[in-house]
Amino acid sequence: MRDIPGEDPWGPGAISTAEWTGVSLAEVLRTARPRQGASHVAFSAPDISADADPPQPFGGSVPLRKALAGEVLLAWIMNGQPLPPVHGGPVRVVVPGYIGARSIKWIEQITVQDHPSDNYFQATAYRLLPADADLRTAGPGAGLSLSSVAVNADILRPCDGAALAPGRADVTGYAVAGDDRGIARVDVSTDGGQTWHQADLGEDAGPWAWRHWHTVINVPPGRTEIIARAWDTAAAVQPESPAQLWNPKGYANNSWARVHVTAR
Ligand SMILES: Nc1nc2c(c(=O)[nH]1)N[C@H]1C(S)=C(S)[C@@H](COP(=O)(O)O)O[C@H]1N2
Ligand SMILES: [Mo]
Repeated sequence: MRDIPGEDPWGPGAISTAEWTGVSLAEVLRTARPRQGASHVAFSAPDISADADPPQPFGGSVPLRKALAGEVLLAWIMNGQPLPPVHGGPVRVVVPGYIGARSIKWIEQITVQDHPSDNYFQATAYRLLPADADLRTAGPGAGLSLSSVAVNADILRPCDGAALAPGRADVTGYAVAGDDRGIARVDVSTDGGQTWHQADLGEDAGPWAWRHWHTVINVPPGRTEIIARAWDTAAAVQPESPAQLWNPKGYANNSWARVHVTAR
């Protein structure tokens, strides 16, 4: 594994949870009354991206089924405050359970249509290519369009590389389930995954919010690797290593969370 030239080295950091207020897109669509044969809802925004080929405004789409599910919002309040411009104010789409790219900010137009958006960020970027695909020649429509995300978890404390005193140490993290599922269990291991014990799960705020977890481990003197993995309510579990899901763009890497600590 290595960083991809020209791309942000996200690591496990590209996630957040917020409380959103807006109108359900389903209500808006029911008022608009989609025609027979409609199958996708496309969104467009005014910001032109130079990363796109050719340069074009940001856009994307979700299946009509998802758009009618009720949880997809046109939102203008985030955590009880007017939505700030950086997060898409005055109005953005929020598509819970899907990759962030489908939650179009500064929404300008909504189109109900019989095909997915042909916007660069739907048709070409954010697609999961097979390991042997050539990024230079893979055209629009290659591979899988990323939509709902898989079960994932990370360790929030201790930090990777932390120096601890030997003995008991608190370990905390978050877990987020795939699709509309819940987190069923979080396992923690300090012996490379040979044995596991279950963390205590925090408040369940619903299917699309992360769930915090906590446990206490014993840290011996020297170096210890702390591993965590989550299971969702469909018994899906995170894969052991990124090698098992390698793809040219490094997407959807939900392999076990690992941090290394040293106790002396
Ligand atoms: N108009 C517009 N919407 C957008 C984007 C963008 O570049 N332009 N980026 C998308 C991506 S890739 C993500 S991950 C989220 C980020 O939302 P945030 O800035 O609120 O964290 O916005 C999405 N919506
Ligand atoms: Mo993103």
